[in-house]
Amino acid sequence: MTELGRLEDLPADYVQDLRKLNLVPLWPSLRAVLPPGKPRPNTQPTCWSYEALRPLLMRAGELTPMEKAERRVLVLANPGHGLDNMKASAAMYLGMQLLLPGEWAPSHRHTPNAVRMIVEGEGAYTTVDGEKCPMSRGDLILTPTGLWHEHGHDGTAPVVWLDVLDLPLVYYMETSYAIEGQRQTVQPGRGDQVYARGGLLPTPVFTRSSKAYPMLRYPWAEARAALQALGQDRPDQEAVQITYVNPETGGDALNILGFYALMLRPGQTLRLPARSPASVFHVIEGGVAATIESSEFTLAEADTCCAPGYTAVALRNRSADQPAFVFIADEAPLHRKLGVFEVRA
Ligand code: 1HN
Repeated sequence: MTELGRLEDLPADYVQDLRKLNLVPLWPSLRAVLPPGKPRPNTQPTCWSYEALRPLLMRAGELTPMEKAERRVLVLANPGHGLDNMKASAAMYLGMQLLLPGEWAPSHRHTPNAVRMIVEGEGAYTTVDGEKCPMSRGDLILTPTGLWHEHGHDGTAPVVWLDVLDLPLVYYMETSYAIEGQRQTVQPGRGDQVYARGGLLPTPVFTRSSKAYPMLRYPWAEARAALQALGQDRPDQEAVQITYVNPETGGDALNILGFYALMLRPGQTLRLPARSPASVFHVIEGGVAATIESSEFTLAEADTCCAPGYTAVALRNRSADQPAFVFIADEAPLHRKLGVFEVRA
């Protein structure tokens, strides 16, 4: 590839004249914005140990009352993007949120889409668009763009969940904002129950469901049972994985990020091909060894790691006799919509 002219090769007064007119030459930066063959991601393979972060999150509970936090979160920041930029990858934000018994995180709505993966504790709930969604370990709860949401806690022990948002992308587009609201009135109706059985859709005869996001809560008990059934039914199939979908359309649960659950059979090593989207792996049950480029992470329950795009990932179940369950988030829906999605063999 031909080496292109550098900025230093140009007369300084010429560059100054350009800049005064808000002009810059392309060629000194062309190779940086279009690197040969493959992007150069800032996203670094990074792992966050739950055991290590939990005491610091509990400390935040002592240091900062809810009124001073609104959302009490420690952001899982990727050092490759700069710790202050709230990015796990180019399009994904991750945070661990703590809600203590009796606390309430006030209602708001915003343009970024969010999901919660419940990590620890019982008795908390989030109300999304008037639907009260109980939170239990492993449940996935959607907070799609524009829907009101607030969190409450009637239990007796701390509740922690992993937030996954497309905030970096929505912020980059200069479209990120929030509106504060009043406590929601809980409406009857639970999508998690109405859509609990695969292949059977509620069929209103006189009205149509007008909800763009008909199912907000995906209970872990159902996802786990689906993975076990799939594993038993397809013993020859290597990847035992399910996708969280919109049950009315069959499409991705949200528009920008994709969400999946994976079961690793006892002792299994699963080699995932290099794909353009970055991915996040969170262990719901069991122990997993993750190899991402030259990084080897030993993940225990509730640990989280991320992998840049265009990178092969190997996941190994560390147990020889128990399955391991992993929650995955990625940028695939975004890449597909933009036409940049790739799998590299
Ligand atoms: C947010 O609204 C929540 O509602 C959590 O729990 C984390 C991070 C950035 C922006 C908005 C929540 C968030 C957030």
